[in-house]
Amino acid sequence: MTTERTLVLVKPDGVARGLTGQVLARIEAKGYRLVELKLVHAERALLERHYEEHRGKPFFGPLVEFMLSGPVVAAVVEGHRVIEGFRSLAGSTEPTTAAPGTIRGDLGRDWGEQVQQNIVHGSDSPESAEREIGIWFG
Ligand code: DAT
Ligand code: MG
Repeated sequence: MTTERTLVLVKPDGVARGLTGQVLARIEAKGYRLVELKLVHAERALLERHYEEHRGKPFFGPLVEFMLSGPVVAAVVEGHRVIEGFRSLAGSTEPTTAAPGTIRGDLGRDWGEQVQQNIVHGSDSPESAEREIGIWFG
């Protein structure tokens, strides 16, 4: 078994809607382990680094503004194949069409905003996970 770690964020929409407990419960119910957890109001510079790959895209500015709009819950989650496993639990990016049974599919929808408010973030590869855990937890 190779234990992996991933960075999970409950985004400002998820925290504001009181969905943090449900997100963490789904992670734990799947059998993954929380190894770090904190509530933070992130700074712009940190968010711009976090979303570096999207710099220059039309939604980059609105995405950073959205992530600045309220506190987020950041977690490091551990388990065998957790990077893929959490992405699967989260569902596809667009919440309106994300599969029912997933976090985004069950709890999210399009609110008519410029940015998809889709409740959670999960790292998409081992390289991103290492980079993002460094950004959020040093
Ligand atoms: P994911 O969060 O599924 O990894 P991503 O990395 O492609 O998706 O994009 C980061 C976030 O940016 C995503 O969670 C929501 C927002 N986003 C992505 N594509 C978008 C688009 N075309 N229009 C509006 N917001 C978008
Ligand atoms: Mg992504």
